[in-house]
Amino acid sequence: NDKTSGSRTIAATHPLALAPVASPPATVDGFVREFLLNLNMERGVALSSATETDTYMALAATVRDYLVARWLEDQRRQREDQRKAVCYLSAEYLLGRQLDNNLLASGLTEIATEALAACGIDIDTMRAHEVEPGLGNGGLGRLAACFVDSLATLSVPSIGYGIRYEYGIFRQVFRGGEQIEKPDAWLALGSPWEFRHPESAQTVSFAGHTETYDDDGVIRSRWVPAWSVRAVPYNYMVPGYQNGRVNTLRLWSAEATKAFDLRTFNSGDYVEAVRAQTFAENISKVLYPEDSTPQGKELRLQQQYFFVAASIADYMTKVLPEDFDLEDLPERVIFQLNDTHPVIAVPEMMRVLVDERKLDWDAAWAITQKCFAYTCHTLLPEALEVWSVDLLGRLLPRHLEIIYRINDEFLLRVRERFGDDEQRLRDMSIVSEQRAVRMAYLATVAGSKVNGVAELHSQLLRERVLHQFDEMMPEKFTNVTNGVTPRRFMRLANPDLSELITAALGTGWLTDLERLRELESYAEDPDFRAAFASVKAANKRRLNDVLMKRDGFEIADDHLLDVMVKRLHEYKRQTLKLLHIVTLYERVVSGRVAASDLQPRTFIFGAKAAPGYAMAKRVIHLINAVGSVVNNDPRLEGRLKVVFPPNYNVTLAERVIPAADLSEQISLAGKEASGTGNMKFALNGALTIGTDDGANVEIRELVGDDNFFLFGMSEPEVEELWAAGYRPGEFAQADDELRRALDLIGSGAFSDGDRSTFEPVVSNLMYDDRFMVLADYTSYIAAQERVDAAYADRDAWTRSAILNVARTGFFSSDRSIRDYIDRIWHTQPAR
Ligand code: BZD
Repeated sequence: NDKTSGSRTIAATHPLALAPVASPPATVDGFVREFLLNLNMERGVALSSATETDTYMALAATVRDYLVARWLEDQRRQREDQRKAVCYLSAEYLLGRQLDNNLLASGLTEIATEALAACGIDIDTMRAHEVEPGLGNGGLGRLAACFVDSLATLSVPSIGYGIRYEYGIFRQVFRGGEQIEKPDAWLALGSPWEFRHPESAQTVSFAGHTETYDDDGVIRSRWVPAWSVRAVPYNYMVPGYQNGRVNTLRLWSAEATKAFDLRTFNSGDYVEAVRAQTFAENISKVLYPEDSTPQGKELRLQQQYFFVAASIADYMTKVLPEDFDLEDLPERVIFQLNDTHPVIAVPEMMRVLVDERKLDWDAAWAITQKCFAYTCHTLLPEALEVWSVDLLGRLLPRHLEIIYRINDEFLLRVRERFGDDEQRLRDMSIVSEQRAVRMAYLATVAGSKVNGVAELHSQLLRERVLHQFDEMMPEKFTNVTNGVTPRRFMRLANPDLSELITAALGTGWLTDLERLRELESYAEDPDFRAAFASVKAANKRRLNDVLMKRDGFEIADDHLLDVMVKRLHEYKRQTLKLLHIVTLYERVVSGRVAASDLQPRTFIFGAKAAPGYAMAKRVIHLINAVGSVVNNDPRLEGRLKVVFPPNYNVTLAERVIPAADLSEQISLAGKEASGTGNMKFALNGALTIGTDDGANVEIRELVGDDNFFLFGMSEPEVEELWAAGYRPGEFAQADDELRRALDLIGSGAFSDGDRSTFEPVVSNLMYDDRFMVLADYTSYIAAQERVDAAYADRDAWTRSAILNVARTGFFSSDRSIRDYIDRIWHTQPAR
C-alpha cells in the first residue's frame, strides 16, 4: 500500500497495509462476489430488488475495483519515476461510454458477461443503460479522448486535464423537422467512473487589480483578485489496452469557496444566500456548443482560465516534488495545448513563475517557452479565438499585463529581424489594432512547437494563417496527422470485423495497426471477401435494429448505405449532399429517369448545429423536409431513403460507421483541417467520396485512386477561382440539373408549397456560396455516378473495401501519439 500521501507519512504495521493493494480475483466467481458486494454495500440493495440503475452502478463499480490497484500503482510510479510527463490541456473530452471500453482494456469482458448471466443479468442491457459523457462538440473533443486512450496504451507518463461540465453537448430533438436543444443532464444519476477529491481542490481567482510592491529591494508586481472559486478535481481512470496501465484524466468542477451565507439564509433571503454558490457553479455548468465561431463570451473565458489555472497549480504543487528546481521544468513536463482554448495557460505559467515563485522574467520566459506546445485545429479565420483587451483586463488584469510584455518583447525581436516594417509589426502583433488578443499568435510565440493536424492543414497553416511566423521561426512548425483509437472504433464498434481480422492475422494488430497491411492479400481471396461482405451485411442489420428501436427508421438490406455524419457546418457542405439527393429525386419525378434504374440508397445524416447558427439550423430543417418528401413519394418505389436520427453522438457513431458503404467527406478543399470520421469509416471498410481536403489527401494516397472517389476543386483551384471572383450563379446556369434541384427546393416542394421556408438556403447558394457548393456540384454528381457503377459489381466493391481497411492502419491514434513524442514531446515510456 501507498504509505505516503503528500507530505504525510502513515505508520502502518498491518501486513495487508504494507502490501500493494490487490485486485479482486479475475474469475467468474470473483467477479460475482465483487459485484454483489458492490450492489449490497454501495447501492444498499439486494439483487432481488435491484433496479437496472442499481445493477449498472454496481457493475461499473466492480470494473473500477479491478482497475484501481493498477491505477494506484501507476500514480506511485509516476511520482517516483521523475520522467518527463505530458499534461494534455483540453477544454473538451468527448469520451463516449466507458463500461465496454474499460471491460475490454482490463480483459474482463468474458468474465463479466458470464458473471452477470449467472446473476440473471444481460450485459447488453447494462451497456445500453450507460449515459455517455458528451463533454465535447465534435472532432476536437473526440480527438482528445482518442489521445488519452493511446497515451495509456503506449505507457506515456501523462495526465489529461479538462472541465467536468455538468451539462455536456445538448441533446438534439426534432420538432416539425427543426432542431430543438435539450439540456444533457448526464450526471442526473451520478457517474460511477469518477472519484471526487475535494481535499485536492485549488483556488482560482478572478478580476480585481494589480499593484507593485517592494520585495526586499526588488520591485515586483502582484495581482489582488476580487473573487475566487474552488476548483474540485474529479479523477477518471484511463486504462491502457490490456497493458496493466491506468492513466488519469482530471476534470475540474467549480464550487463556491464558502458555503452559502447562513445569516442571509436565516434572514429569509434564500436566493441571495445561495447566489455566490450559483455564481461559482456556473463556471463549469455547461459546455459551449459553438464549435467554430467563438463568441467572446465572458463565461467562456472564465471556463478556460478556471481549468488551466487549476491544472497548472495542481501540477506545480501536487505532482512536482516540493523542492523541485524550476530551471529543470522543461525536462519534466510539456503542456500540450489542444487548440487555443487553454492558451491562457501561458501567461498563467509566467505569473506563477515570476510573481509567485519569484523567478526573473527572462528565466521564466525561457522555461515557459519550452514547456508548451500548441495544436491548431482550424483554418477558418472566424474560428481563431480572440479576446478583447477590455474583457481580459477586467477578468485577468495581471495576465493582460503579462501578455503585453510578451508582445512587446516579441515585436522587438521582429524589428531586429525584419527592420521597421510597420505593416509587418501590425500583422504579427499578438494584440491587434482592434484591441483584441489573438490567442493563436500568443500560442505560436510562446510554444516550442506548433502543429497542424494533417499534412495539407499544416502546410496551409505555414503558408497562409501563420505565414509570417513561419518565416521568422520555421523550426517551430510541424505536422502530426490525427488518428483514432482502433480499440473503440474497430474492436468495440465492429466486433465481427475484428474477429475476422484476428482470424486472418492473429492478435496484436489492435496495438500495431499497420499490421492491417497483411490483409491486402486477403482481398484477393473470394472466401475472405464473402466473409467480409457478410460482416458488413450483419452490421447493417444491427444498425437497422438500433434505429428501428430508437427512431423507427428502417435500413433495407439491399440499399447502398451512404453516410454523412459530422457537425453541421457550411464548410462541410451538407447542402451539397442534399443537392445530390434532390437531383436523384427530381430525375425520377420529372420522368427523366425510371425509379427502377436507380441504385437503391439510404442516406444517413447525423449532425448537430450550434444553437445560434441560423443557417445550419435551417439546413437541418431542410434535410428533414427533403427526407419526409422523398421517403413518402411512391414514385420512387422505396429506392431512396433519407434517415436523420436525432442526437448523433459517440454511441450512435459506433453503430453507424461499421454499417456504412460510402463515407461522405465533401468539405471545400482547404477548409477541413483533418477530419477523423473519414479515418473511422475507412478503417471499417467504407469507401470515401471526398475532396482533396484535410486527411482525405492522405487516405487517398494510401488506399489508391481506384479505391477512393475523388471530386471537386483542389485547394489551389479554390484559391484561383476565389481570386478571379466567384459567381455561383454562373455554375447554376451551366448545369441544367443543378438549376432544377435549386428550383425545386425554392419552389416549396419540400415545405408544403411555402417558398419562404428554404429560400434563404437557396439564395445563399445562388448569390453568396462562400464554400463553393455550386462550383463543385457537377463534379460531385459525376463522382456519385462512379459510385453507383462501382457498387453494381459488389464483389469488386468488397475488394476495395478490404483494401481500405488494409491500407489505413496509419490512422491509429497510437501513431499520432508516437509522432507527438518524436516531433514535439521527446518523452520516454514509463517503466
Ligand atoms: O478538429 C476539428 C476540425 O474541424 C477537424 O477537421 C479535425 O479533425 C478535428 C481534430 O483535429 N475541430 C473541432 O472539432 N473544433 C471544435 O470542436 C471547436 C470547439 C470549440 C471551439 C472551437 C472549435
